[in-house]
This record gives sequence, C-alpha cells and structure tokens, in this order.
Amino acid sequence: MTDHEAVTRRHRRAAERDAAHAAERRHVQIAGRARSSRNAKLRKLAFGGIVVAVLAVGSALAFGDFFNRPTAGATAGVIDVQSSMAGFTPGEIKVKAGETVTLNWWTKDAAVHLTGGVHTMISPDLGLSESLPAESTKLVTWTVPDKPGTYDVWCDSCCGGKDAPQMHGKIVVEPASAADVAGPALG
Ligand SMILES: [Cu+2]
Repeated sequence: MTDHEAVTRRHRRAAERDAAHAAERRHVQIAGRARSSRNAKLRKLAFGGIVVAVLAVGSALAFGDFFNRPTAGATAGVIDVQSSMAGFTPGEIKVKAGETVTLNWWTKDAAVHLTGGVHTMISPDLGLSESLPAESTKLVTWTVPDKPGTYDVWCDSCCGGKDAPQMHGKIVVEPASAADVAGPALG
C-alpha cells in the first residue's frame, strides 16, 4: 500500500464516519420533531378534555339550579303562608314530590276570632294537621309525599271551617324532576 493509498483510505473512512454521524443526527432530529408534535397533540387533547369537563360541570350546575328553582317566589325551601279570616294567602302553593319544605306560617288574627285560639292547616292526604296560635308565626317543616297532584287543604277552626269555601286552599305537588313528567309514574 502506498502512502497515497493509505491517506485516501483514511479519508474515505473519515467521510463514511461523518456521513453516519450526520444520518444519526438527522434521525435524532426527526424523532425529536415527531415527539414534540405528539406532545403538542397530547396537550391539545388534554386542553380539550379540560374544556369539556368545565362545560359539563357548568351545565350540570346551571340545569341543576334550573330544576331546583324554589316555587312560590320564596327563598329556597321556605314558603310564606298567611292564615286569616279570608283563608290561606297565597291560596295555592306549589311543592315538589318528596322534597322537604319549610312553611313560614303566620297570622295577625286575635284569639277571640278563632276556635281554640288557633288557625289550623288540615290535609289528611298530605299528612298535614297543624295548628297556629293567634298572632304568631310558626315554622312547619314538612316532607311532601311522593304523590304528584292537586290537594285540598283547609282550616277547621274559624269562619265556618271546612264547610266554608274561603277556608280552603290548594297544594299542588309537582313531580320531583323533568324525568318524572315523561315517565309512566304520572299516568
Ligand atoms: Cu282559620
């Protein structure tokens, strides 16, 4: 082997090594780019997941609030009812089947007008049999039976009692949720 041949061979080997290194570097770069685009995709997926989760929680809260709106314009679960010589005011209250409500029941009437010194609130079908002393306020916590429908409620201790039409009110028991309206339970 001449010196010239040896030099040429060394050069060729060096060139081959360089080419191999270059190829390896390209390979690493390509893998890196693929990895970072994969990471970007994962980040997008994760972000999308978070957006979906936030929307789901938000709409659950919004619709939950919608379906749990208090009835009769009262604060949640507390319903104002007045008893007087004219009967119940309001004359009709709406409640939901199975819910526990508090009636904020009050009267300004004096005992002298009331049998036994009380107004009463009677509705056997709804499990109500309450009395309210003259000139007082009483909180009545009541669990509404799971029986949607319109029920009669009356006072039997003043002004003619059950026989007097004005001594009657209505309690409307609505289905507990929208699902129940569509369900067979209503029929
Ligand atoms: Cu009464």
